[in-house]
Amino acid sequence: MRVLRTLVPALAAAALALPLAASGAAHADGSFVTSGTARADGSAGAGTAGTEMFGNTTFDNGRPDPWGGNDIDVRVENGELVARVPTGRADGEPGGVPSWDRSIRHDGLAFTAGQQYTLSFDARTSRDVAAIASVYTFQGQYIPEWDNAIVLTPETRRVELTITLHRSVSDVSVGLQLGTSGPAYDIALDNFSLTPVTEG
Ligand SMILES: [Ca+2]
Repeated sequence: MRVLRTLVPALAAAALALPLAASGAAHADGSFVTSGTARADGSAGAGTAGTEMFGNTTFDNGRPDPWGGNDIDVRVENGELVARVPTGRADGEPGGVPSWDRSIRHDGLAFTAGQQYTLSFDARTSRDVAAIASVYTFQGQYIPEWDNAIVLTPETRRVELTITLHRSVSDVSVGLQLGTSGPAYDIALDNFSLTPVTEG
């Protein structure tokens, strides 16, 4: 009986506390409401897109910034971020071309260790291109925090990648490393998105 007496109040307290705690959490940070009920398609997926981290996603204002190029001249045409990627090394020397010699990037981003992020964009190139998407810094040398090989083609493709870093970083860049020793090519990018994945 002693066990029963202590167990019953404990269960009753837990039953009462659970909805109160859940309700309190939902109101405290708002995340329960946004991730649980606000999805436009009405689904209740495990992951829900969070706040957009890129400052310019569609280029519909006709401007490339805050996107920029590293030894590539970027511009906006017809609502897309476009560039001509030259062949060869940026320093004009012969030899192998590191992919990070030519980049299109967005600076000034911060990532939290262990947090998943979804990076996505539409891309096409005037020929098949092996490139690298990465989170990185460039201060005299290229230092990737995360990278992923991608293949770009003349047919527009939606690229979607999941980023998870092992350490928190701030003031880093997200970019496409596009250097080539093959023929020069054109690239067109649109509908960039970088969002933290929140648990639904
Ligand atoms: Ca656009």
